[in-house]
Amino acid sequence: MKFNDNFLWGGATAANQCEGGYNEDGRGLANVDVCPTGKDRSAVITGNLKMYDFDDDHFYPAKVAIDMYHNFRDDIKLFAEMGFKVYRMSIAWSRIFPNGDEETPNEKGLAFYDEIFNECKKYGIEPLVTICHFDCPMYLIKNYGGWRNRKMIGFYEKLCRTVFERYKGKVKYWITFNEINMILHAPFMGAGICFEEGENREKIKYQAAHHELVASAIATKIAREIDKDYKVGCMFAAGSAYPYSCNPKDVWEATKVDRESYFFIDVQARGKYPNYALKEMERKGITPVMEADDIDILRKYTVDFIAFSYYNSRCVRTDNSDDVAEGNLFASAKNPYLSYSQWGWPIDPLGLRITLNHIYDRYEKPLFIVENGLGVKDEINENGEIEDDYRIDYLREHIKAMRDAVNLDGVDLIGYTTWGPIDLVSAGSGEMEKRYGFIYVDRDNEGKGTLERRRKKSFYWYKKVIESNGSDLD
Ligand code: P53
Repeated sequence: MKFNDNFLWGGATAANQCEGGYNEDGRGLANVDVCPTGKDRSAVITGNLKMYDFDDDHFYPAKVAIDMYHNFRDDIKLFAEMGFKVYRMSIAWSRIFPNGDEETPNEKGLAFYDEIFNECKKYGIEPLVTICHFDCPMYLIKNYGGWRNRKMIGFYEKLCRTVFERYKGKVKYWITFNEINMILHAPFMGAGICFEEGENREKIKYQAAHHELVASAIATKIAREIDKDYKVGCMFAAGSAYPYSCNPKDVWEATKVDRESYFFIDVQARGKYPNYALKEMERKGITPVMEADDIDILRKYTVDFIAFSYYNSRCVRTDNSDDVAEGNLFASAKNPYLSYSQWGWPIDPLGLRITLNHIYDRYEKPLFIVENGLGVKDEINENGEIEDDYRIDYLREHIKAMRDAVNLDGVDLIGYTTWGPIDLVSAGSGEMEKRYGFIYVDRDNEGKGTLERRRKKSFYWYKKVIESNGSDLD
């Protein structure tokens, strides 16, 4: 039971959750910078509470994060020590275009990512670059309304052209938008959208989604023009929805929940809006305004591969139960067959095999698992070690499930990057102590700590997994 020799093992991060250096070398302010920790975070990221500027009463985790802006050489060296074949990271838009609508890019921002890619190259690590991981320059939000505005397509196009040209020969794999379906659940984080009183939220979200979908297709077009070897992927937050019971009502509701996410990938991978979405949008009066060429662009420039995050499956029930699992942006009924993490996320390794099969059956394109992992509190013991067997167990079971999907079911899988190979700021909660890493970072929820890095037990385990190409999981 092995993987292809060229299977891409590695880890994934996002600029806003690890870089810090929020105002260095000309970087502009972004939506992700002004998301606080604590009770207001959820209202901010979902677009219900407008906090466009720093408020002195709040702590903002992204300002410093884990300061990878200054530590990236050492951090990438540690990734190399584990044997990473791939490193998924994202480009901070506001380092390249601080406001977002400038004519010329910020050279210092571009140079920073040159250095990252040079470090990767040194160790034979293939970069996998997310162009937009939840970030949007604050200037574009204040002056244009974020992705609700069609002009965003042009600004994003400029960003893509700039990075595709600059990093030609250094990067091969690109992802246009992280978790594009997150626009429905966290529209401020996903698309820089904050709602006004009385607005039709669904209409705004689907209009913004249309803009991102067209922007993604245009990016794919430009990538192919600039370098025919570029591989461009879409990315969504996956995890199949299970009906709670065999009551057809539950089954139908679960189908609808899945379609909410598939909708985006149907457009990006098959090149057209699916009928179920067209019909529903028409019924609800939320069909997006489209321009004449849009349909054609979406049809012509579909993605090369489909990337997704998988943390858990979902569960859907239609009876009036308030038995809802907390702690996740995706509302889900509690699944009695699964155990739950400290943050209330279900743990379902077989669900990964199920999800891989569902996605592959639907699209028959190469897949890439670009996020998977367990967010937990870690303890440092008296010997200064972190014995994170729970993390090893979680990952082992998920890797087994993925191995079955590849070897027994024939799913075409390019690679696997765990989320947060080094501890970083949680996107959902803003906490530092929801840790995913093989590498511990000394920093707490209030921003205290030395930022020192420390290898956990899982570090040595993952090294062995990669060395053996997934055959030694003990
Ligand atoms: P955190 C919710 C549900 C599924 C994926 O999440 C999600 C979220 C956001 O909370 O986001 C992805 O940090 C995302 C990463 C994020 C990771 O999952 O809330 O792409 O940026 O950090 C884990 O535990």
